[in-house]
Amino acid sequence: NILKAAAFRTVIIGAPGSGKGTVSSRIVKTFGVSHISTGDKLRDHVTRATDLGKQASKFMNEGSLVPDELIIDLVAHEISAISGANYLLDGFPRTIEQAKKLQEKFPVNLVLNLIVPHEVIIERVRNRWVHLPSGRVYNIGFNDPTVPGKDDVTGEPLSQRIDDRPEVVAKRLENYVLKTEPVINYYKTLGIVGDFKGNTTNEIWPKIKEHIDKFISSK
Ligand code: G5P
Ligand code: MG
Repeated sequence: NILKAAAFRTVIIGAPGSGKGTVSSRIVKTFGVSHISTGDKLRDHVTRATDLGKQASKFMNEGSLVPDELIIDLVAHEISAISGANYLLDGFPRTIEQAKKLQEKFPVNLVLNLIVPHEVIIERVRNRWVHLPSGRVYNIGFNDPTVPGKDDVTGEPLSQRIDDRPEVVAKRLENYVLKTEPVINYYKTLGIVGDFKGNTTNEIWPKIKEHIDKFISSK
């Protein structure tokens, strides 16, 4: 693949529901990089009731961040487990502490910052349905499942995320502004951030694709 020579160590950052997962799956499909979503990994741990899952679930359900030390270990483990230098981190880092730790061990060279108005986000997560075992995500009126309420690949039932309840979404957005937006400023001081603004993923995606194409050819 085209990325063979160029190290693509990228973070996709944006508010809850801004489309990180949706854009990530397009990046994976187009550029063939490994995608690590801390939210998906954590939900998998919760489903399997591992020690980490048991510790994380109460934070997730109330819209708080999981403590840094749990997350940093998880990500270090996941990055070490993939072969190759190309990966896309989705949902990590979310605090300055996490960003600095990551930069020490696995320095990032590209940050994609999704900027979507909060009122658009609130409407979206109301319509979100997920297939928990795979992390596949649908949205009524945007990417509907072929059969209502069923996953396209397995035919299994879809569910809504506990943390998509309106009061929890409000808390997640608040935490984003407080704890995660400073991470963007940290990366801006390193000069590696691309800002992508829009109300829809279809509007944002071509700009991201172009940005990544340029990044790769500059390598
Ligand atoms: P997550 O799982 O990382 P969030 O809150 O960052 O959760 P989320 O909700 O997964 O982010 P997203 O990935 O940014 O959102 O967005 P998405 O899923 O692609 O899109 C949202 C919805 O909109 C979908 O239904 C999609 O189909 C639809 N959609 C996309 N584009 C469009 C469009 O153009 N139009 C329309 N109509 N719809 C669209 O983290 C969860 C929890 O895990 C813990 C925390 O507790 C966190 O709250 N956690 C961490 N804690 C500490 N540190 C970390 N690093 C942590 N990572 C996770
Ligand atoms: Mg996501």
